[in-house]
Amino acid sequence: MGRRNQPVEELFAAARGGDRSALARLISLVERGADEARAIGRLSAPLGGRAHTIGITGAPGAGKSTLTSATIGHLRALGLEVAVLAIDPSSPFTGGAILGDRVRMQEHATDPGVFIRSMATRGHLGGLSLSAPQAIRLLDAMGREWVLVETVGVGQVEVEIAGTADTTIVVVNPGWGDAVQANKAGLMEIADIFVINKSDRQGAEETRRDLEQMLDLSDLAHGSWRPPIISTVATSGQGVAELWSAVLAHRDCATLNGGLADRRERRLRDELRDIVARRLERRAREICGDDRWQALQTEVLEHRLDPWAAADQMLDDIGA
Ligand SMILES: Nc1nc2c(ncn2[C@@H]2O[C@H](COP(=O)(O)OP(=O)(O)OP(=O)(O)O)[C@@H](O)[C@H]2O)c(=O)[nH]1
Ligand SMILES: [Mg+2]
Repeated sequence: MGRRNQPVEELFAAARGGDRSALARLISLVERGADEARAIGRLSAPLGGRAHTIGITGAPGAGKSTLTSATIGHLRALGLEVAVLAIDPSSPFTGGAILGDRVRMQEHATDPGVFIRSMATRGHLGGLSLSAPQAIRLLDAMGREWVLVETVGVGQVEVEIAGTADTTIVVVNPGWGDAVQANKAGLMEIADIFVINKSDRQGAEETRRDLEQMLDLSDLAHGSWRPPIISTVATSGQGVAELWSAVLAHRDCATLNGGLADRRERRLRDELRDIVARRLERRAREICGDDRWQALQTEVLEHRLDPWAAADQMLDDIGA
């Protein structure tokens, strides 16, 4: 039987047993927001809670994928397994076919301890904000302890997603104003760790100064944590070990001071609210068009009823 017709339960069991193509198929279903996504969510829920998610975000071309690849190499050398989700909201490709990422992370593609998947979200009803957490929950349920999530740090939704990771790494490059741009894009607030990648280029020191200054001014010490600034050259792996130490230090600090638990709670609360809001929205579209609606609309048009009272009646009808 082909993967396409395989029941979700079977795919899930196979993926739990280490079958990567089954896992890839499950993520495709989540990505498309198919009915099966519900079943996947149900199967994943009781198994999760162990993964630490690491968001890697920054401007296009900052070196996020190269840095991710170097980090994978570092983790594998430590004997750790890792899953990577590269989220590209604008890509027309699905199924892990984002070319640049394929090329940049290719050296890890056949390593059974590494699962890499690009995720495009075109056509998904719930959009990126719903499918990304579902995919992460699925990877968590597979027992992956470390989940790296690469997102391009432009656009509100992307920044939001990056900001909900357990540890968020914001990547900037040397050069005049790059830190300022990151600040403008809203990346300053979500950073747990700053990386100045491409530190082999000129201007790394100025960028570090800019960042330090912004941190001083903006009171961004998250609890007892002040985001450290790590210089890296992702292409050579320089600074990656230091970056990983910073990730572990952040995890430990956020675990101790309760920041991690708070963040996870907030993340779930937002997701839940999002799901409910979308459902209500859909329901609203359904009822605003039926016969009852037409009748009420006429009453409002003829000045026999005000719009608020009409809305009350509509909502009463559905018990909302
Ligand atoms: N000189 C130098 N080049 C780098 C470094 N890291 C990445 N690059 C190069 O920068 C380019 C972009 O790298 P990517 O890793 O694809 O960047 P990205 O942020 O993932 O890009 P998008 O996903 O397209 O937003 C590639 O040509 C890399 O080889 C570095 O530390 N130094
Ligand atoms: Mg990339």
